[in-house]
Amino acid sequence: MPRPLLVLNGPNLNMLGTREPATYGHETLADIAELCRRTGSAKDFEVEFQQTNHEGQLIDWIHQSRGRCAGIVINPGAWTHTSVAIRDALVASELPVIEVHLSNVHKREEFRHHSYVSGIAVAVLAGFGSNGYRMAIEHFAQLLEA
Ligand code: DHK
Repeated sequence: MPRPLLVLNGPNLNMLGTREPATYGHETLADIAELCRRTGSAKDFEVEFQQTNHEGQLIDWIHQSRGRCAGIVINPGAWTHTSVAIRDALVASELPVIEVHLSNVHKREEFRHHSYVSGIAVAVLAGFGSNGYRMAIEHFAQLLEA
């Protein structure tokens, strides 16, 4: 039985492909979803890939994953830098969390350097583009084997 693994995406990530391609690349969110599903199924995960522009929706999905999913891969988008509520929901899920950013947030504006999520994450990947999602899923497979 494949283990459910939640892959969450925050605001504006539905615009990938056309949104600031020099920063976020040319791949669409559908391309990344496909990459995550393919990577997940090779590691016996059933990837649940979601994106929303509504913070409460993201929090509901996190709550619903508790006791059900093996872990959470999350690109919180701009909520990375603003949302105590998402951090609290992730802690309440009691699941391991890996934070992913397509861009290297540390090379960008100062306000992107702080993350409310990093302090509760197992690992943080930034600047690897969509490869970051692939690496996060593969790392979960290793973690759960250990
Ligand atoms: C995506 C966003 O939408 C930004 O708000 C973050 C992140 C960075 C990314 O690199 O994937 O600051």
